Amino acid sequence: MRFPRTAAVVALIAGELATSSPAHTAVEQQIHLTARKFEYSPNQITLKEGTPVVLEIRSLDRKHGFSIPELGVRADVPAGKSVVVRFTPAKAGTFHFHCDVFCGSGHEGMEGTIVVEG
Ligand SMILES: [Cu+2]
Repeated sequence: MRFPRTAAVVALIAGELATSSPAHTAVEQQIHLTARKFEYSPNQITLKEGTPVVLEIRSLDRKHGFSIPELGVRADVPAGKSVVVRFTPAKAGTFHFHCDVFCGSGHEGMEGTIVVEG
């Protein structure tokens, strides 16, 4: 059994350190996901409300989709390639994400959870 891993890396942009304007602190949450039949890894992600997210999703096999309906986020993930999705979670809560490109017999279970902390 695989444990869901939480991979939320908060990265300060080095260039912003020099300007040191508190109102201008550019913090991004950089998240890396892999997609393959029929799972995302990690399948649990924790994000901060209001902080921009740079989400890189890499397909290890065929074409998949990535959709967070409640946050209005979706992307195609081309076969064997990466896609970068940028969004800023505007509300706290627990949201479902899933593959929305049919990829085979386990497609319906290819999903995960995003927790946005306020
Ligand atoms: Cu699928």
